[in-house]
Amino acid sequence: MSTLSTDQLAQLEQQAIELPSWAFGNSGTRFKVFGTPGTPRDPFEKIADAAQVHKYTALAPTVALHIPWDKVDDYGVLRKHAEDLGVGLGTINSNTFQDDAYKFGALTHEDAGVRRKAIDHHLECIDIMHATGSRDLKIWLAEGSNYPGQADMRGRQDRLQESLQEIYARLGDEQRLVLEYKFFEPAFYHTDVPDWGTSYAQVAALGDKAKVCLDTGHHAPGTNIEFIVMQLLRLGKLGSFDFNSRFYADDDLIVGAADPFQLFRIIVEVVRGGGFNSPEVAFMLDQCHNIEDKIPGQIRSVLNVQEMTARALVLDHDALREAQLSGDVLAANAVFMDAFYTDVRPALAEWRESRGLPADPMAAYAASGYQQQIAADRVGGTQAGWGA
Ligand code: LRH
Ligand code: MN
Ligand code: MN
Repeated sequence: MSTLSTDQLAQLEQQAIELPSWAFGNSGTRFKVFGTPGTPRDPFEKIADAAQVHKYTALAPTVALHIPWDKVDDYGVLRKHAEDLGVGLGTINSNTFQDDAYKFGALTHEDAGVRRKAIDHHLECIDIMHATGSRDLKIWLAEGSNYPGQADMRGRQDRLQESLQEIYARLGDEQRLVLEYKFFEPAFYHTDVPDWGTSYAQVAALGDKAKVCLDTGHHAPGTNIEFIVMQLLRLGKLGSFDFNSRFYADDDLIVGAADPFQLFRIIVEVVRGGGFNSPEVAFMLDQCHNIEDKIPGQIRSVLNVQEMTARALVLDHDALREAQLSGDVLAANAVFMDAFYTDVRPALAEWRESRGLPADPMAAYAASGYQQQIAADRVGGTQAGWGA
């Protein structure tokens, strides 16, 4: 008998994980960016690479864009290109962290002229969303200060809300705004949207179309992220995930690589809170492959999410509830751990084959020759955006 029931497989079949276009570009640290042969030279090639991930896994039907990293003359043409390759364009990410004007802030800046420029950038992103057919505008702000006394933190919160209101007012009926938080970096003393509470307070004041984006790498070490997931789902404000993993700070490593158990615990809460396969909660990756090949790095990532989701789905909720109600601490924990330790990989491989997909997508991609082909064809690939 398979480890996974027909119902669990039917739920897994619906799973969709959005890929970040920037995962296909070269990235690195402030010390060195290592180039990879075959790196895409433009957004069209990034999307072609993302389509490979979907081709071998059927898990990644959309690609998120970052503006201006993925700026093109005609977004309709880019959309058609994606659709011809079997994928769609997803979330549009704004970028107010690479312009000299934003040294002391963008949406929070003291100067109305700088705020205007930053707001206009977001309005342009919404125009792009109409052309790409995207639903979500994702805003991550690099704003904050480095030294106590440097900035008026209170005034910055007020200006942030005003700026966001103007952006929010421009959203179409079907569009949403998701506000991502991050506890530090690039600012080292205070950050204007450092935690879920601040993001929640800001989006709650905007309205129903504004939600929180939770990037798993954006918390202090030891934070109970699954608790935050539970709370945001409870409040109806979890809009999306940026999945990645980390050992120290915002490492942007392959999701499920550093702490698979944490990924399991997060997905258990997503399932518990009704956020799995819900249109309300977008599963996205936000990763960089600094030293490994990017396409197989993304294939590995979506497979890790799928595998942990399968383990979360096999959790015996009735047995867990019974143990919880009877105060049996060890039995409850045993039920939880049993699900985590269930090896779903053979069942997933078999199921993939039954759907005409390769049992081992990593091996199938490696054997396809695509990596060698792009290495030969593409000369002078670009960086993900940092330093570009
Ligand atoms: C910030 C962040 C945010 C950006 C991305 C490139 O650390 O997580 O989501 O858009 O990295
Ligand atoms: Mn992110
Ligand atoms: Mn990040």
